[in-house]
Amino acid sequence: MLRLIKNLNNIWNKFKDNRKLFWDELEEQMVASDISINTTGKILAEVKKYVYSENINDIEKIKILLKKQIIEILKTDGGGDLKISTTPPTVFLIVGVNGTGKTTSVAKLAGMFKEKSKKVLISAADTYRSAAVEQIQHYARKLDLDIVSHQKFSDPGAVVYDSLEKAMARGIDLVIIDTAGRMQTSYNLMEELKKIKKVIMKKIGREVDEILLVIDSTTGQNARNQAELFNNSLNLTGIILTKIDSTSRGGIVLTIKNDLGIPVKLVTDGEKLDNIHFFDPEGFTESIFS
Ligand SMILES: Nc1nc2c(ncn2[C@@H]2O[C@H](COP(=O)(O)OP(=O)(O)OP(=O)(O)O)[C@@H](O)[C@H]2O)c(=O)[nH]1
Ligand SMILES: [Mg+2]
Repeated sequence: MLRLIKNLNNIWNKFKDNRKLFWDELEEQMVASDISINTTGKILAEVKKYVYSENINDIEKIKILLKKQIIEILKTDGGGDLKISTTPPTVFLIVGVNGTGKTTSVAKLAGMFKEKSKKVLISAADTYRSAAVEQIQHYARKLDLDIVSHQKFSDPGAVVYDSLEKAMARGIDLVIIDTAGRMQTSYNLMEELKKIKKVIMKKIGREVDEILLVIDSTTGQNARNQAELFNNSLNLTGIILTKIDSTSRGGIVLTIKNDLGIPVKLVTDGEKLDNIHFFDPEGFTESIFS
């Protein structure tokens, strides 16, 4: 489970007679949970303002203030929504650096929408790595879903074009596109993804419905740089935060929302196909001190 602040009561009991040490220790804990210095500073500045102006000397009240600031950051989150177009097919483009969990997330999302009786097509636009096509084909078979794939090293833009043609011809509701996470350089990767985005927009005549960056929650603060890089090239609509079963450092959710304005929309917590959930800001905020 994602958490932010461990043992707040212990910190309070240890340092309540020296407020500066209390705030320093709290700051350290927050940064250790992957909240950026910038976001930590913003949260604590607001909390301290109330604590000093109202002369608060009660850790339970400080907790309420911390939660209030965190909800404030997350509340415009757009949390549960994935944009579904009124003109099918809806298109989700899934991007991210290698190994973050893109392909498994594509399969999980496809499964989620299949459950809702949507007609889903998977587009295997990661043509860069040899095992990539087989991996996504395996999932498509398992889920009994349509898939469009080409040969290794073929043009990903052409895979996407064919996928959309097929989707339109067959009355598909949702096309989910898997992409490569690594190319010779990150410049090449961004150019390739921008090309894919253009192909989609030209074909559907509107913005891509969701461009979701997959971030591995065990990455640490570097995740912010990844988000910034992809966002500058593609204008992300949201984040899928993966592998939250492997870490308790949930601060990246706040960092990315506060520093870059991008909401975490989904989280994944395991390797099984149903290990995907909409991010729940209230539940997350409630769990920060556990
Ligand atoms: N524990 C855990 N493992 C996960 C989760 N999501 C993905 N994984 C694992 O992470 C590894 C990489 O997942 P992929 O989906 O292949 O990642 P990718 O981003 O497509 O990787 P590339 O195609 O190489 O860029 C696999 O072993 C997955 O099973 C998760 O939520 N929890
Ligand atoms: Mg992959």
